[in-house]
Amino acid sequence: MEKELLVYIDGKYYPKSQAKVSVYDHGLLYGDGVFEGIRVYDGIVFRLKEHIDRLYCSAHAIMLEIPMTKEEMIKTVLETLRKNNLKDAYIRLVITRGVGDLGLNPKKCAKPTIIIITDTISLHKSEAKEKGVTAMLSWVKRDPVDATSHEIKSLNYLNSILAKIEANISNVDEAICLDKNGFICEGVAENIFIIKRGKIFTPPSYTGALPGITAEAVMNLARKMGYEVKEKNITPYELFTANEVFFTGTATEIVPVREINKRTIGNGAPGVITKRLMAEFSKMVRDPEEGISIYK
Ligand code: PXG
Repeated sequence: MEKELLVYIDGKYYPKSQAKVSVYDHGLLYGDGVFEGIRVYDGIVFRLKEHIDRLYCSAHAIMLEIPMTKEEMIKTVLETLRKNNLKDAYIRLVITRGVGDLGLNPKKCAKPTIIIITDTISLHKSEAKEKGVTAMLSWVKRDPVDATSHEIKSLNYLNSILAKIEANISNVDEAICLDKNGFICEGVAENIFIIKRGKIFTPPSYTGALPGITAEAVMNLARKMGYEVKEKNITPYELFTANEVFFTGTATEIVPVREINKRTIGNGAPGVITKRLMAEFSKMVRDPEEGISIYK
């Protein structure tokens, strides 16, 4: 039998089938907690420091004190990968409010639960990168910044899940959420970019989108390649009439969008600039300078 992957929970390692948390954990009962999704390429954990910084910012925003320093967290993530002998992987770091009673008051939770899962992930069909995906604008608006905004990477993903359900029942690959003013915000687990006349645009993060680590990396990469990149409000009309559209995210990487609400984007095939960015991106993520080695 193949050896089971080990999952870290609160200082101990458990085989995947026995990695469990209490039904009284407020992460389960109330979605009270934060998480990160991180990728590993050829033994390099891409932008690990940035992901850890964002995790601690999310925790800070919900007044959840992680009982471990950032340095210890990095060490533990690397150790979990080594234990599982994983060089190309996906890391899911989850910190919940911990075990409490029935009642949402977080004061009753004595100590946060720390979970580190290392496994693989695949969000889109295998041909998504070559052919592009189809998408739709969903009726589900992204929560505004003064609500449970996705700026905090919390365990509350129902907003995204409702949008994803619409995509599923409409037989398209992905949903795109608008912000409360009707501008384009982001996909369900990815940021969005459009290209018009050679210039690259993405919505500003104050629309309530998650400030994506992949999006930031792609913006810097595009600028290095000589493209103009601007954050600006994008209307549905601008999205429909863009020459190219693509999503970015840790799990998604870069995925071209070929159709939105039945409107063909560009000529219906991944665009030239998107393809160039994808090629450079796949080189960048394997650059030791861009992350932390699991052998550190
Ligand atoms: N927006 C939202 C709402 C996200 O959840 C992104 C944008 C992209 O951010 P990064 O930093 O990853 O470039 C995310 C990322 C999952 C899954 O299980 C979700 C994410 C990442 C990995 C896996 O569906 N969210």
